[in-house]
Amino acid sequence: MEEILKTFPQHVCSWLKGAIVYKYQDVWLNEVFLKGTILAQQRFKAHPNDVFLCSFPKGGTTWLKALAFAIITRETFDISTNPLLTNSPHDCIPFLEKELAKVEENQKNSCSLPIATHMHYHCLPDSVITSPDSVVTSNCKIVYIYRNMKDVIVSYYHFVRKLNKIPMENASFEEALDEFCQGISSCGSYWDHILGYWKASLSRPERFLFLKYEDMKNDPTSNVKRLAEFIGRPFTIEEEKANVIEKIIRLCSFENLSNLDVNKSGKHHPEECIAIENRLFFRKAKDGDWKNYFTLEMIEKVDKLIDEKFGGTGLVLK
Ligand code: PAP
Repeated sequence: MEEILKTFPQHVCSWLKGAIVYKYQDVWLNEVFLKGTILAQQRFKAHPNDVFLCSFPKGGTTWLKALAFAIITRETFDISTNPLLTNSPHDCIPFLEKELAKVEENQKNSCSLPIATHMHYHCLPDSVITSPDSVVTSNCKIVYIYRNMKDVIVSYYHFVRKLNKIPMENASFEEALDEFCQGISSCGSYWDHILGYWKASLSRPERFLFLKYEDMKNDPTSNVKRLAEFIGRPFTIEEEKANVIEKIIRLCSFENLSNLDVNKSGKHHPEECIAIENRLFFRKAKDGDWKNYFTLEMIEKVDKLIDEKFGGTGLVLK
């Protein structure tokens, strides 16, 4: 793998003290994502009814994982004993490109949990995206969560900065934004990521559910219901009357999860990666925090990019 890495184009991220990203299948990826992507492409075989939770980093992954886990396990655990109270959402639902062995073990045990991934659509293992006219049709379902692009940029800046232990005064937000707008990040270009899934959904819309972070905040109940129905675990009328949806929303809320001991001081240990402190996945969760960072010039630049990339799609990223 080390030898293969050297063959890909490289970019040095100056604002990140020289961290390197590699271009693979037209996507800039950090070493962890690159190695994980190649391994998943070589080894992973999707089961026809697998459900995938897909997102660009900082698009709402942690929240989506928590909600999907709580929905699926609601008959196994009472809210007061749910593993989400003592485990990070990232330890409840593994990433395909970071925890392949765990994903495969879940599959072997016929576990009904979804599989999470930050991989771009065109990089997914063949068995996930096999076209409908092929002999083996993939019926895998895909839930895709996305968020206002400016808030993703700010969230990404802080996450990566803290991961690399760089204080704010030494990490230029302007440089981070410039790189992001060139499609350079630990997981490539945000617009290509969204558009890859969106374009794929046009020919098989029944396989995709798109959720928007801001919409989920504004109307969690109907979005949690949509999610539960899509993943084949709709709420019964009795459950609705017993306020199960509201209890799940409360369990998975930023306020609840971010105040749990496990998410304040625990660590997430993906295979072959350095451990990540769970608290890094919980920062402010405020819509519009970007206003505290963007200059007028930056707003203009990102808005122009959004108009260029998403015009005509109906996707709202501003
Ligand atoms: P990941 O892709 O690396 O797992 P992801 O969970 O997508 O990260 O993004 C983290 C963002 O979601 C953080 O946003 P912020 O930087 O603007 O604060 C984090 O605070 C927010 N977040 C984490 N958990 C929740 C939650 N339960 N509800 C709403 N937002 C959340």
